[in-house]
Amino acid sequence: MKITAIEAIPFRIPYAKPLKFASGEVHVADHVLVRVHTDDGVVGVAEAPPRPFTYGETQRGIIAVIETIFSPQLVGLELTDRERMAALMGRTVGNPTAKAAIDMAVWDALGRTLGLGVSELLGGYTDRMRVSHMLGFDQPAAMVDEAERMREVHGITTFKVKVGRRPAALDVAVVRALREGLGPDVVLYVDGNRGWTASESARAMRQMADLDLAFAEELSPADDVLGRRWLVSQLDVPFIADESATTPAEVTREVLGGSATAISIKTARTGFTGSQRVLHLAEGLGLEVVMGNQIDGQLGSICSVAFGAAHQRTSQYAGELSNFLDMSDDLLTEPLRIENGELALRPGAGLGVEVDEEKLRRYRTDL
Ligand code: MUC
Ligand code: MG
Repeated sequence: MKITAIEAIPFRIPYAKPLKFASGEVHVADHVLVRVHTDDGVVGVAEAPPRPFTYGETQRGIIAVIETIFSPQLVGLELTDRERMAALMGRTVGNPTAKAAIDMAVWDALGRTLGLGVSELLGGYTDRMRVSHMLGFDQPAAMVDEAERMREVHGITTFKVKVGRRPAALDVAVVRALREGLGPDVVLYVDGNRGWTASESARAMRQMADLDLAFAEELSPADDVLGRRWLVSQLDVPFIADESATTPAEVTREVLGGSATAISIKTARTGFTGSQRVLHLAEGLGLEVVMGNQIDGQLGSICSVAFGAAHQRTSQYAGELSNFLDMSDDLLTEPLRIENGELALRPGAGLGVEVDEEKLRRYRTDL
């Protein structure tokens, strides 16, 4: 169970349908595949999706920090030394996605070594999650068409709508068209990725007051401290902190300060070990939790399901698990399938998925 090597492999897969939102656009999945090897011949895998416009990480930066800082610290440790690994990696500031991918690949290797699923090891609450689909910026009719297709083909009935454009009327029109087009039974919520000011957000939320929104997420910057508190205090839906509250300390600060009333957990940035810390804090504080999406590929999405399905609080609401559908291809031998609005765990040890070596050869960019 000793770690003998950690690989960080860049790969590049174009999106068939790019995702556009207030803080950026994603046209190509320039991700990093992380493989943790052990002296038993076991290999654990995970993927790191850099989001430079949110966390400052890049594909090359993730590889550099893994190869030069984390790998030398972790090689030689046992897979069960996860608290020690977290402490060692925690000495380096930032780099959440690089740390998270190593942590999840270690859990995958541990599960494979023990012959148990990661989700069982984490908590084993259920074996699937309902899926929420994230709709990026487009014209109202195109977004309604996409949501209808997701409902028809995959049974998805929860949609997170990207907002935060100027003028805000563009987004208000989209959300209204979705409610009118899809009817009262779908769940709709909005995510602004900090695109609006607090007062623009308050105004837009008033204009959408009759549209039965379930949540609002990061509509304005959390660093506009008083404005954000003022906004959150007047809303009658939970306000989800996403990129502003990624660690237990940030969650504590934002929630106790009145800048958020719910949180998004993304395994892509807190792995399994860090996500459990955030989750347990959320339980202690009585916060609602949504499993978020860092625009993950299939490997990242199965990690979100493994974590979300493992715990009661993370499986309560639909998780954001479907944006891999917008990619032109992926790395797994058996593609994930969303059926009846759900994504199920894969049977088998670890994460229950395998990387297709031929596809990896095709998409890796380092050879
Ligand atoms: C989200 O919830 O904000 C956009 C950027 C990112 O890192 O995640 C997405 C979705
Ligand atoms: Mg968000």
